[in-house]
Amino acid sequence: MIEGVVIKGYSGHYYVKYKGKIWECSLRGRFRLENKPALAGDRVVVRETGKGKGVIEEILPRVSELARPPIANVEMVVIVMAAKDPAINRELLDRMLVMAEYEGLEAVICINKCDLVDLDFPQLLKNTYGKAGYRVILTSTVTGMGIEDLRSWLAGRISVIAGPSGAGKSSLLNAVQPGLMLKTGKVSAKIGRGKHTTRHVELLELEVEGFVADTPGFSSLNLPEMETENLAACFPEFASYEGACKFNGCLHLAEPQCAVKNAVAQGLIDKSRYRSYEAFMKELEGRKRRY
Ligand SMILES: Nc1nc2c(ncn2[C@@H]2O[C@H](COP(=O)(O)OP(=O)(O)O)[C@@H](O)[C@H]2O)c(=O)[nH]1
Ligand SMILES: [Mg+2]
Ligand SMILES: [Zn+2]
Repeated sequence: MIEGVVIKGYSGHYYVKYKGKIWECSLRGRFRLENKPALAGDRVVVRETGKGKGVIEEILPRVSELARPPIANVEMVVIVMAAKDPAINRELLDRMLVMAEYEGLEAVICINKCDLVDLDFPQLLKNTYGKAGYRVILTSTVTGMGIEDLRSWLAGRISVIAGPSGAGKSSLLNAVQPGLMLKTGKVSAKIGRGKHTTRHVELLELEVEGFVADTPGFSSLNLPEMETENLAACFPEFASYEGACKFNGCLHLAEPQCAVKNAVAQGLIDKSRYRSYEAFMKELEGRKRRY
């Protein structure tokens, strides 16, 4: 049996990469009756029905399922921030990392447009986030810096590329694979948003045997629906202090003799990361009160 991968789908039509070609497929009735649509990223079994046409007979079990954008089997998110133009937003970066941790995705951080700044600054970020446990790639689509590295991280899996509008997501993918010809450049905020809602998710196939979904930018992002006590687990650098606080169930806020806050005071945990933690905690608590 040959497996295919759903590249995109809309209103009952699916495009499936199968046997090195794109097949136009419908979904077997059973799935339609159960209202279980296939998602981009689904690994499927196809029955050929004609020239370039087929039916999806089976949707193989999903490793993961993202709601926004709706993609199955995503393993990794590449978070792109520009070192400059637009300036990096540390809180947004931390928010996206929480999202990735919550969804169980591997996260790779790309600090792009390194040609525009003195390298000390991106290098500092690389150290900070590296210490927190993340892979950081410094890139520039102008000089080609880091592109090879990024390409190797995209190989062999399904990824999404995310980050604010204008950070260089589409440019990076074009650099990773010349020929994709993704549109780049300034899009007016209004039109950008309009496109966001109507556009269908499409996986781009890479020569390095991977698939990646380009996403439109955003400037804000809601935290997932999570309990306050689960937030600390989304900050991997807190992990080694778990259980070392005086109080059981310490939220690492105002409690005395908190191992996490001690680590922040000693410079073992980055202050700005901890500030994001505090801000997100407030946000989650505010939500709880509203319900
Ligand atoms: N100087 C510089 N400009 C870049 C780089 N990458 C992208 N850009 C520019 O930044 C703008 C936004 O890029 P785009 O790929 O459309 O960003 P996206 O909204 O994240 O997809 C475009 O004008 C690109 O030419 C880079 O590494 N260095
Ligand atoms: Mg883009
Ligand atoms: Zn604590």
